[in-house]
This record gives sequence, structure tokens and C-alpha cells, in this order.
Amino acid sequence: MRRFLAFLLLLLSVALPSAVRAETGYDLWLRYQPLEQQWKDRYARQVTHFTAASRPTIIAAANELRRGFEGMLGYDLVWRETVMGDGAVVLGTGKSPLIAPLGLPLAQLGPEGYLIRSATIDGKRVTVIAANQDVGVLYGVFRFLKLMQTRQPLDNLDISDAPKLKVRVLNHWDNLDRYVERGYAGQSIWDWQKLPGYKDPRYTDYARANASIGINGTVLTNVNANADVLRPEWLEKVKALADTFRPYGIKVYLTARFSAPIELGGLRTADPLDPQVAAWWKAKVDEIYRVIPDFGGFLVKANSEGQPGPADYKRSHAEGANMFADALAPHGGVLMWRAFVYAAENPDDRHKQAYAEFQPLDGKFRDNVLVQVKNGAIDFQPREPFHPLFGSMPRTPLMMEFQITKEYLGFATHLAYLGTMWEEALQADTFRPAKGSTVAKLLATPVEPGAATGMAGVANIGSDINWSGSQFDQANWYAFGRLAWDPDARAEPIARDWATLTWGNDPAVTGPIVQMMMGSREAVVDYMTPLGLGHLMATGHHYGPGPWISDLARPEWNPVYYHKADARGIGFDRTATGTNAVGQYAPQVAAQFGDLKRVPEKFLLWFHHVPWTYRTASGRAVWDELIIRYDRGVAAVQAMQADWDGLKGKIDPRRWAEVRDFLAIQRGEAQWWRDASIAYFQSVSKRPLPAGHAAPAHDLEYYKAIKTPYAPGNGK
Ligand code: GCW
Repeated sequence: MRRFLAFLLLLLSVALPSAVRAETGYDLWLRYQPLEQQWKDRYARQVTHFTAASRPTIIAAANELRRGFEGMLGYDLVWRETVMGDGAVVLGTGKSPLIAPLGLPLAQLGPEGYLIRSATIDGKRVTVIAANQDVGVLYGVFRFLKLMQTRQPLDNLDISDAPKLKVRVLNHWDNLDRYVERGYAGQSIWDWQKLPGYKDPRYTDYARANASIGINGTVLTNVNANADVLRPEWLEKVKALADTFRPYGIKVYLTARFSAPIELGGLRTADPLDPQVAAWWKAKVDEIYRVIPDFGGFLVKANSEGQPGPADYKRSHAEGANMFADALAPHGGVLMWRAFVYAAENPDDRHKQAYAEFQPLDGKFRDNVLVQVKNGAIDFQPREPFHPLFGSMPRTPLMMEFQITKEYLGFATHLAYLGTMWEEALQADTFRPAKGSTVAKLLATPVEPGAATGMAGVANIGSDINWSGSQFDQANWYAFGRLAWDPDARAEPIARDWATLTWGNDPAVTGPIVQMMMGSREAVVDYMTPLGLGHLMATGHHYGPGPWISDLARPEWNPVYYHKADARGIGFDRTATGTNAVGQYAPQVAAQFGDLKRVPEKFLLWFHHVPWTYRTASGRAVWDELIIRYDRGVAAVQAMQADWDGLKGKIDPRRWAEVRDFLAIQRGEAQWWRDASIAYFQSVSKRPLPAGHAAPAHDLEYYKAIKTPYAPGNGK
């Protein structure tokens, strides 16, 4: 009997179809699962071998092709350097002797674009993946593999693409002890202690994943910076990572702690106008470039949330940034300077402070400076209007900063696809200088020919086996890369691509998944911060609701500062008669946001303080509407749970079960948000709940008493 059982088990494990084999999520969207037989047969005639040069990036591209073919078709492509035959995939730049005679229109593709073309060489039908530089070939190979992953025909190809932004970087808020600020996916993947001696193979997979979506840089360290990373022994570790990433077209950048000349250099000041300080930085930068010749540059957070900066010496942000920029310029490095500043001493609306400080500096930054601006003026809330700096500094390269990690959108467990949020920010019309000047357009238009452009995403990557803390958070990494490549791209097709690559090609699977993703961020908005509310999260770790919090040292740290609810009404008056934050936008935008009749309802309480009885678009009082939104949010999570249940058996069991359990956590936390928020706001408004909407399960004191001091990711 026992033997029979063993036999049965063996049989089972052999017979298990690949679609239900346990997957962990480690392979991300590069799973290269076996194709259906008809596609194998079809592609097998079209791709037989490949020819390529033997430079590192081309080798990386060829290795990826091999990996893809082995996974999808079950065999390796043979590398034949010279023999040309039908079905060859030819990789190379326009200078390659096989490609040059084709006279391909490569010129307009720039250094990173690519072209994929069906062509005839020596009478043989081949596919050419060509570019001006090797990295373009690598990008083309990933695109080619995606065609196969999504079952597209490979005959008569004529595809070309090029990134619209130059600097496409991840920002890791990773500390040197591997703690990740706002990280919900485990520890930092940089195992500093073992570097440079041991290079975890995971670094290569990280580089592959990034290259596959066009990311070309990574800031390894937290913006709340530690100067130690600039010490020689640490630079050796950084070099090891840079060497691993280089073939994938990824440059490394570091955060520079403004006070490093004092902490490391023993100087008495870090004043950017002090010649000794400038000389110290110049020497440090020269040293870095001796170790890492293609070092990308620095990212600096200065005079914000306790970080040192030029204001400590009564110097401007431009004076601070330019000192670094001058040291980096001879090496071709860039300096990314964050506009995320607000000051304890400044009583003005926090919404206005970055604009007030930076806008007057337009034109005062060196050419190799990018000012890095968060999508909204407060801080990565589930919904914010676009930052008024976009369009307001026409002579300064501005880059976008999005937060991929979900500090304010439910950490790793809540399913929230951020593509829709980012599309909303990118497609916002700044009206500067004129109608149609969307944020996307401004980002992609250099302020003068050749000037830098860019986008940064605060990474959600950690040591968890699935990289991002959840299967669905991988989609946010993916979407960030795609939008950094093309800020005019749309969230839905990106979600569709990701779903197909990540969950398989069955429309019965991808259909519901895309639908879940597309509604998911709005659900979070509804159950956390509906109708333009924001920053109501509990203090410090930002886990869970805390709309009642009012006792923190700085006014703008308190949720009550943001919602301003009282017996009469709710919302932050930022109109001309309030703080006039609307005055920082173009007049057309200000006229819309500032007018109660015209403001989009999604921003109602962001810009206006209204009585509880204020009639919203639905005809209901804002109080009733608020309750309805909270419940709508919870219901949307329940609907996602039902959708997911319907996919049981169609998805490999381990990933399916993980998502099911995370959705259950999200459901519980959505309810918590809804109940705690209603209990609090009701204690202020003293109004009854609209008919059919249940009272919170507990009283307000119960929710106030919930403490979660060990919630992950808190700043230290
Ligand atoms: O979102 C807030 C976070 C801080 C972060 C800061 C910033 C790195 O709560 O943890 O610090 O913004 O963007 O600098």
C-alpha cells in the first residue's frame, strides 16, 4: 500500500500541468513559461539561431534570448556568429557588418532606442534587432521576447521605439544596515556586509528586470542619507554593484549627505560657498569616478525633515545644488535635487512651501541639475492634485518623483495598482505655458536642446522572494518603468501587458485581473481618503487610520491639520480666501480648483472647506456622500475578493493563495479605515448615518486605542 501511494505521488508530480506548478513570483514578468504547442510550432520556424557580437551588453541580450527560448520553446537558440540562415535573429548596432548594408533608419532612435525588423540578408529571412548602442539592442530583445510572451506574430515586424526621458531611475530608501525606510518587502537587497566579495546572483536578476522595462539607473541609498557610503571601503561595494549592472545599461547613483565634509572630511563647515567644502566634494567626486568611471551622480535631500542643507548656512537650494553639479559636470554626472521641502518654522500651508522656495530659483541651477518634484505638493497621498511646480520653472529641468512603495496606500497587502494614479498626474494639464501642457509633455520636453529629463520611482523592492512584498505590487514597479520610458503611456494597456506576462495568456484570467487593477486605487481612495481628503494616516509608520491625531509638535504632522473637520463642516480652504495655494497654479487651473462649482469632486475637500450639508454632485450632503464613499471602497475590495475566487484553479496555487489571503487582510483593513474614520468624523459632525449604512462596529475610543508600534518601514 505504501509503495502504491508513493507511486501515486510520483505520478501526480509528473502529471501536474505546468500552469499549476508552484510559482513564488520571483520570476516577475520574465517567467518565460512554455507556450502552447501551436505557438511553439509557429515560432520554431521563425527563430532558429542568432548572431551577435561579443560585447557585454550584447552577451546579456543574447543570454536573455536564450533564456526566453529555452523557457517558451524548450530549446536553446544556437549562437552562430557568421553563418546566416533562415530564421536567424540578428543582434547588433548599425555598425555591424551584417546590419549596416540594410541602411536602417536608426538615426532618430537616439542612444537607447531600437528597431525590430523582418529583413532579408543574403537571401535569408531574418529578424534584425538593431540600435545605435548596445543597450538599445538589449531593450529590443526584451521587446521581442514580450511579443512571444503575448503571442504576437513574428513575421513582417517593423517596430521601433525610444525612451522619451533620459534619466529613468529607481530611488532605494535603503539604509546601510539593510533597513528599508517605507519598505514592505523585507530587507534591502543590497547585502552590503558581503559586498564586494560576494555578488548575490539576485543583483543580475534585478538588473534584468529593470532593463526589461527601460530603467537605466538606480540610487542605491536612502535620501535620509548616511555619509559612510562615500568612504573608500564602501565605494568598493558600490563598484561591485555597478559592475554587475553595467551590461544592463544601469548606472548607479548615491545619495550625498550634505554634511559629509564635516562628518568624513573633518571640516568645520559644509557651507557650499566655502572653497574648502567645494574642494572636498570635488576630490570626493573625482575619487568616486576613479572607482566607478560611469557613476551616474548624486541625489540630495536637503533642509527637509531634519536633513542638513544649504539653508543651514543661509544659502539657497540653487547654491547647494550647484556646488555638487560643478564637481560632477567634468565627469558627465547629474545632480538630482529634491524639491520636497517644508519647514518647521514656516506657518504657511505646507502645500505652498516647495513652490515658494523653488520657483524663484528658476534659471539659477547648473545645466546638469534636475530638480526632483513629487507628483503632489504634500506627500504621495492616495490622491493629490499635481504639484504646482510643474510648468512653473520653464528654465529648470524638473523630474517627476513617484512613490512605488505604498507608504500611504496600504503597504504590501492592499491591492492598489498605481498606474492609474500616475496617469492621472501625468495627464494633468498645467496650462503652463498654455492649454495642453500636460505634466507628461513638460517632463518629456527638454528645457533647451540636449537638457536632461527624467523620472524617479521610490522602489518597492526588498529581499522577499516575490521582490515587492506582494504579487500585485510587482505591477507598480513594472508600470513605473513603462511610464518613465513613455510618460504618455496609459495605465490600462500597461496593466494588460503586466497581467499577461505575470499571470498567463488566458483572457479568462487577465480580463478579471485587469479589471481588478484598474479599479483598485480608487477603492483605496474611497476607504481611506475620499472626496479630496488626505494625510489621515496614523503617525510615524502611517499604518492605519488616525484622523483624530492633533497632538504632534508640528501642525502639519497632524491629520486634523489636513481635514479641518469641525461641528460645521470639513475640508482645507486653499482658495483665494483661504491659504490661496490655488494661486500657485496657472490662472485657468486656479479658476477651476478655487471655484466650488467647478472643482472636480475628487479634489473637493483638498481645496475647500464646506458645511456638512453642502450638496455634492449626487445631490447628497457631503456628510452622506462621505459615508457612501467609505462603504463603496469596502464593497470594491469585496468585489475583488469575489473576482479572485473565480480564478481559483486557473492560477498556480501558491500565488493564488497568497493573493487571496492578502485580499482578506485588505478587506479587514478597509473596514477598519471605514469604521474608524466614520466613528471619528461622526464625533465631530454629530450627524446620523444615512439610511442603510451600518454604524461602526466599535466606538471611537476603541479605534484610538489601536497601537501598532512595530508596523514596518517607519523612518528612523
Ligand atoms: O513620504 C515621506 C516619508 C519619509 C520620507 C520623506 C521623503 C525618506 O514619510 O519617510 O523620507 O517623505 O520623501 O523624504
